[in-house]
Amino acid sequence: MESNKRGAFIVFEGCDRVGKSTQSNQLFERLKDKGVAVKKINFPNRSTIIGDVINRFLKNTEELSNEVIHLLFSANRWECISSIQADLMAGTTIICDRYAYSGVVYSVAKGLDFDWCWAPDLGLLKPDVVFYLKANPDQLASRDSFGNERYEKLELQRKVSELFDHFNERESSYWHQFDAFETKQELHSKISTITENLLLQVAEKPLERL
Ligand code: DGP
Ligand code: NA
Ligand code: NA
Repeated sequence: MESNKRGAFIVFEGCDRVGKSTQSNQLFERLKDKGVAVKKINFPNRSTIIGDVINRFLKNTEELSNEVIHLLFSANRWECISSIQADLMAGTTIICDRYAYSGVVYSVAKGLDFDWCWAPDLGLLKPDVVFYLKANPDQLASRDSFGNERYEKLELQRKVSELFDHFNERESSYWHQFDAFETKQELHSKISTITENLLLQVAEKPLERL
């Protein structure tokens, strides 16, 4: 039987290597174990044609201007949005690793204008909650495998971190900031509590757009 309750749209954001994948996977497993209908996705979605171009750019085998790659990252979200909406309306909760906020912060960190960067993402579905894992990039640099991809450079990560802080203030009603250096278990427990409360309320919350 189909549920008439929509799913929750949950986003994880933060700098490279803060533990977004670990926390989003743990939340996914927990909800699945509790019998919640849930899917895990991430952006960039490297499995589409646009995603393949993005992947080549990130692996440094493709050069594209800042503007072009920005619009491709946004298009990569737009090409997935109808399937996300269909899942949510069918009652499936979506856990999404990175979203439009990453889109803006990485491009602005490279020097593009904030409002120009935000514009193509206007109209995308708005998350019900954003879990922002915050860490000082200088401390993150010592974590495993920092530095393999294009953006994993300390100076850029510092700017990225400041821009995420800006979003955290601007979008404070649905953003929750966590210290990425808390233990995995502490983080998981706090994130789970907020999520479980959200799942109780989401039926009365209409889906909004950015
Ligand atoms: P990940 O697969 O989460 O490790 O992300 C790959 C890299 O791409 C990471 O350095 C962050 C960056 N990134 C993710 N989304 C966007 C976006 O929308 N725009 C830009 N410019 N960079 C992004
Ligand atoms: Na990364
Ligand atoms: Na908040």
